[in-house]
Amino acid sequence: MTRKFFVGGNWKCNGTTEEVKKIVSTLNEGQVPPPDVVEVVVSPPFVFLPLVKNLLRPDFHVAAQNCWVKKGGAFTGEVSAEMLVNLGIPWVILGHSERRLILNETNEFVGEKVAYALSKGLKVIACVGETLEQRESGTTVEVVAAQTKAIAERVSNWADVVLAYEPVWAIGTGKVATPAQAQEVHFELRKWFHANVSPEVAATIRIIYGGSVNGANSKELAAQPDLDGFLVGGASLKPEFIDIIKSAE
Ligand code: G2H
Repeated sequence: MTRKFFVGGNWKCNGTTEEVKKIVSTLNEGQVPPPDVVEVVVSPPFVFLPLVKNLLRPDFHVAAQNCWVKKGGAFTGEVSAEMLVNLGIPWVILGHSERRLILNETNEFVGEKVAYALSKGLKVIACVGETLEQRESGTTVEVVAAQTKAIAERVSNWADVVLAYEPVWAIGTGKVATPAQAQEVHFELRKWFHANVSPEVAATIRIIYGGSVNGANSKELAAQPDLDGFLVGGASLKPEFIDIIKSAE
């Protein structure tokens, strides 16, 4: 069973128009494996989505970093799934730990967002991951299973979902999970899908890793059998993102 390698670049709340143009031109010049080997998606802040979509090479795609939980309307400051579809944005990142922890998004709320975005035709990068405290108390698998369950209870079209395992203690800290630590959780998540969703979804869903991935550690992480790609933050703003994409080969 082959799962196509997936590399997402999460630009978070970074960039000016000039910086964004510079990142896109670096990406456009990068020599990377062909689209049948690796799927590449970059996620700029909302305000830069049309610009990036227009300038970006056609073999790379764009993702929003969030969207509202249901149909738009009187929800000041929110951006709806319908708006993303209207702009031709194919992907959205949902449930990132920065939103779960700083903006208090619960497992259920994230599950509802994923279901609504899928129902409108978006593809979703859904994030799960434990805090340092949860890891140290031995509840990592329980935590990521509960986060995944809240999505699974509301979703059936898993073909349009990529699951990103991002341990919170590894995000932006420079403390990357070891390949063995990442593999262990990816394996447990796949086992969870086998038992709770279906053997087919367990075999086909792409489970990607995020948390301080860079050009130097990506190759070894990519070699893990249950790791199907990356969601990259800080390093996706730099030329080394091209090296990370190359780890697909
Ligand atoms: C995790 C990751 C991207 P970074 O948040 O989603 O960021 O690579 O900076 O740890």
